[in-house]
Amino acid sequence: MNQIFLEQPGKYSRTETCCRSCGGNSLEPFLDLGSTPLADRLLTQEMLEELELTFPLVVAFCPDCSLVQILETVAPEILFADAYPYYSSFSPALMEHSRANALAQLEERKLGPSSLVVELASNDGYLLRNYVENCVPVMGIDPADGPAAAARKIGVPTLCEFFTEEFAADFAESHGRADVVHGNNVLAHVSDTNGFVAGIAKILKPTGVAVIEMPYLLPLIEHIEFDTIYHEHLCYFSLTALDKLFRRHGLFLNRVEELSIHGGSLRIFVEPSERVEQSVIRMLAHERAIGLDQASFFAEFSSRVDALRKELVALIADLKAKGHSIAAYGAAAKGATMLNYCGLDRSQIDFVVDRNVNKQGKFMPGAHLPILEPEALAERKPDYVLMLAWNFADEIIAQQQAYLAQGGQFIIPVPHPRIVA
Ligand code: JHZ
Ligand code: ZN
Repeated sequence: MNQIFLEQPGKYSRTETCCRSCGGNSLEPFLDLGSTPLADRLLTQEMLEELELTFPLVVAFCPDCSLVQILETVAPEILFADAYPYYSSFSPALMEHSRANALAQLEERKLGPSSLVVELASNDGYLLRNYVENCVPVMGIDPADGPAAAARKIGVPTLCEFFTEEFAADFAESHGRADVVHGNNVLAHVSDTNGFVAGIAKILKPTGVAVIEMPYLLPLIEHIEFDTIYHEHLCYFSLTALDKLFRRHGLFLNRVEELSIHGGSLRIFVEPSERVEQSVIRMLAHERAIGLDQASFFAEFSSRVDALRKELVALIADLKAKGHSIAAYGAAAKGATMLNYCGLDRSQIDFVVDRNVNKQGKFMPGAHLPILEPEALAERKPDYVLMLAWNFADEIIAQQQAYLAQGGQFIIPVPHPRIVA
């Protein structure tokens, strides 16, 4: 693949000049994270010798519809190939979060054996399994075949496909329309943003609801969560931008909830008829009041990101100068952005641990840290551990009491690097 890429550099990515949502051509770049490797493309031992593909990572604001987005679109066949390592079920907190979500819809919508629940990007069946347990028919749709096979194994029927507008039309014909459509952390990943939303409109019953979660732009900016920016995430949504996007396809954002997951997320409830609740009216007004719908809101972000980088690099250099050893926790996609943007590699950080067995034995893109199992912390006793999966810090620190009891310490990088002992 690398050879083809070198010969035809345009083959695997393209740089957008128009907004992914409204098509406007006045995109205003406000952050440049350089050219970075793909965050979830973990390397095998042999791949360490090969040239690694890197793609520009530039973030822009659309003054026409307020959507924040990256300019580069990497071909999904590369981003979500069969080796895609992300399995939702490795986090008990996420499992619990998803279970509560499913049970709430079951209750509110009075779902039963004649209902249909569809999930877009159903991964390993972590969410739909809760409906299956309650005898509600489901269908998962996910293009990554590893996770899709894992879902089928636990009894969650799954179609291994990309969800597009055409697919949606066929699906509605063959399977009928859905009472509930879930889509968690997927809307930001699709390059045909409008086609995806049009597809949701096609598979939803007139009385149905789409319950969609995505990281929220406001905490990303406020807490300098710049590491959640990588090529898989094409869009970074405010409610204002979402409202415009869905209305374009005859769908209405009727309710919104703020969630703490993934550093701060939104759960939106989208329906084919308009009955907008106070939660949406209030949040839209708040975004307007603070200027989240204006380019000026993002003007300072680049220098805040740069300041964080300098602080973290200085802290790590200082610890190294004092002779301390440092490891990292979480072979997360966001970890790849953090390491690569900060220029951290094996010369400062010895290894990274992760509970996902599909990641263990591989190496982080760019930084080339080897990925080991979490037990390596208690065994190898690094003096400090950089928490790359900071969004699960509480859960992980609770599991790592043995390491802490030995005198180990964690470095939490965002919103400002700090040490937790
Ligand atoms: P995690 C993922 O991003 C992938 P990532 C994706 N691109 C997306 O959109 C966002 O989520 C929302 C490990 N871990 O999930 C598991 C432990 O080892 O925050 C993960 O590899 N022990 C689809 O990859 C990593 O940490 C634990 O106890 O940035 C966390 O990565 C726990 C809780 C996690 O996101
Ligand atoms: Zn736009």
